[in-house]
Amino acid sequence: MTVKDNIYARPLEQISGFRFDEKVARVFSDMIARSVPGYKEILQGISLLTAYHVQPNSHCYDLGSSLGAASLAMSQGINKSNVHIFAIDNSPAMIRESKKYLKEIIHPVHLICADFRDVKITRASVVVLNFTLQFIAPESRQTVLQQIFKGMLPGGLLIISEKIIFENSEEQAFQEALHLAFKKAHGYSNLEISQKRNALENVLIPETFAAHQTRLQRIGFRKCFQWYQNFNFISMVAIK
Ligand code: GEK
Repeated sequence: MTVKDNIYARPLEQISGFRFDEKVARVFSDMIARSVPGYKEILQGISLLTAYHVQPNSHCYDLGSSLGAASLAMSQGINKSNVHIFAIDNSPAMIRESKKYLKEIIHPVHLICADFRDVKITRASVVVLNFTLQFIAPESRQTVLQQIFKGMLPGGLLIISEKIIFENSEEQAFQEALHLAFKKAHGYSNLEISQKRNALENVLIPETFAAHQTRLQRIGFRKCFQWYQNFNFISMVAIK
């Protein structure tokens, strides 16, 4: 059952930095569906990409798993034997809430409440960072991705979905306006949009696709493509 997100619906005296706490976990599936254009299609893509790249006797990782939607998507795509999914999130509220969502999952999911940077990645054939890397400080993104790369099998697939920015200022303004229109069309008021934007300031830090691609290539990924875009939200893949 989806609970409506109205966290920013009333004027707040003080807007503190966005946190994935109890309040957010309760409304998260509604919040992300109404805030991230293409979220549902990206999850479908994750199932298909998993079916194509998962290897037998391997691990699949959902890093920053929230309610486990990407784990569920991966599980629907797994067509090889002896594959384990690890869903990792450092928000206890998200992990608690995700137990309800993952009840009907086909493959075993190991739910871990931890900072994913502290968890060793091993024998990974598919790794998903679905809108998580954007919450990691930009200066440590290279190290984080290097650690993931190390734990991946040859031929392993990394899927990264992110909000991005554009080098061209006209394109930036154009895509941002469309994202704003998307949120309004999904029932968010101007007040909700502006209060949430303030809360995310300095918490969600987007980069350009070129910055992501250059870093992934520098780390050693053989190929890196963008496979999905909906306004200023994209999903890319990198192959080891
Ligand atoms: C989905 N992937 O529905 N370690 C573990 N978890 C983290 C860390 C960290 N260092 N930093 C942030 N998180 C999901 C959606 S939401 C994206 C991902 C959004 C977690 C954080 O607690 C939150 O649950 C998630 O990453 C980001 O497919 O809200 O835009």
